[in-house]
Amino acid sequence: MITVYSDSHLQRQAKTELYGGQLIPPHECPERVGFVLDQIRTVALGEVVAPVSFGMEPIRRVHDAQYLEFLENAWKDWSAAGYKGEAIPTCWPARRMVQKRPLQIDGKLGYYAASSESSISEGTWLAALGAVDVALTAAQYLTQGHRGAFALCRPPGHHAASDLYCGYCFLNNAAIAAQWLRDFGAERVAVLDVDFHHGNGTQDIFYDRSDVMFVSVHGDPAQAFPHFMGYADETGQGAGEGYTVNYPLPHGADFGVWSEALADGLTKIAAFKPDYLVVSLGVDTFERDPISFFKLASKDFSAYGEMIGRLGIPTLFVLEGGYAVAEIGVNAVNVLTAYEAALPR
Ligand code: SP5
Ligand code: ZN
Repeated sequence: MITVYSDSHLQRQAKTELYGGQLIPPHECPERVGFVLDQIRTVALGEVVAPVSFGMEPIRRVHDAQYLEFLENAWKDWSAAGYKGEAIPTCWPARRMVQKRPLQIDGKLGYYAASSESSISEGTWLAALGAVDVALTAAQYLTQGHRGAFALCRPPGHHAASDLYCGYCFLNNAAIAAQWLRDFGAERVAVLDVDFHHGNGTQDIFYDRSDVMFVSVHGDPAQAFPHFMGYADETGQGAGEGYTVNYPLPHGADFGVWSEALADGLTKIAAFKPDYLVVSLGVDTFERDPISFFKLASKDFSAYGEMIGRLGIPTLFVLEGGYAVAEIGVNAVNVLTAYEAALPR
């Protein structure tokens, strides 16, 4: 399988994550991708190629113009305010408050943030743009006849909505790629989100649409981040009714429980008959992930890669979460190798 990778991600090098009341070094760190590259080489997964630039247009198809302007300028505006640390919101438009876009940077941060752990640092915008090009370049390989492609990108994307950043995510790489595939001519695209956390951004972007199906297996929001989306009764709205499918799972879910949900989701995806499948590949379902509570072992990643491969749908894998840093490579690449081996001839 071909992998698309760029070291542009190195520009996302925040010093802080607000976690448990402390500012700690971020879980979502540059070292994550190094382990994946190493494993790709160890198992000789295939070529690793650089992305090409797709410009802003595919991003504007998914994200709000004023949100993009905010993100592009957030670090500059924050620094100009004289602050010494990284940009973290401290005030939100909560229930019964006015949902009007403020002019000042602290207000804008609260307006556009759905969570506060994702400090905005110098270079965050450029790294996020680079990640989109990685995802789009990999998507383009599918349109050229490849049956699988891997976007080795960071920062991740699935928590980012049209006009919200959240959970280490700024631009929704998987959603932008899915929309680009639609615009390229695909009639139906499915997004399967296997990250431990619910893909609230992706769900929100496609919630009222029947052309992009969204299926997610994740920690129950009653117990887990992002806390305010991902319940089973969220099934889409309007024309999108029935095209969002959520499988919230409890604390300690092992591969038996998890794969049963996945199998059900894959049945729904197969019935949808998508031209392409986009997998939001978070490997924070791993048993030793430091911020999650599922119990998948490394071999289970191979088992579910095989389940996905048996569908025989051209599939774009987009890296999302995974914070047991040294094991990210083995777990992600296990999915990819098993996927390829299981593809029907
Ligand atoms: C892309 C992705 O995986 N984003 C995840 C963002 C999670 N951010 C909040 C983490 C809070 C975790 N609380 C864990 C409690 C463990 N005892
Ligand atoms: Zn996650």
